[in-house]
Amino acid sequence: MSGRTRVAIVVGALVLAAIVFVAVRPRGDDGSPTATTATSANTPATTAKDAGTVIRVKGKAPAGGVQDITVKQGGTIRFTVLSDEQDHVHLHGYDIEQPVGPQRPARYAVPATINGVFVIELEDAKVQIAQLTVEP
Ligand SMILES: [Cu+2]
Repeated sequence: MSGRTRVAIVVGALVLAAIVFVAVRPRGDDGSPTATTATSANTPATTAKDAGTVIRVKGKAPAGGVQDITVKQGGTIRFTVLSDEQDHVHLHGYDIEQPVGPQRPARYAVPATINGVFVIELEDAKVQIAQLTVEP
């Protein structure tokens, strides 16, 4: 009797495992990857929007040359500087300086209150990495 019970339990477990496998698998093939793709597609988009213009600095020089950033007065100046070397980012005119380095992106989200054309500089290296235009 105990042998029969054991067989019944094993068969029951196999049947249950098969049901769970079948029940979970279609969701894994259809639903989950789509949901995951949608989530991962949304997350970078949100991050990219918050980061604004991304300025990559390599060897104390901006990749692709001096970047142009244009913002309407009353809007928000958004940019992020990524650098493979330690330095400081200096937003002239607004006079905001931030450290930057391999483990520390410099993120700016500043209300565009002053119109004009301003230099964004890699301060220690004295290299211009971007030009900010705030239009009235
Ligand atoms: Cu400066």
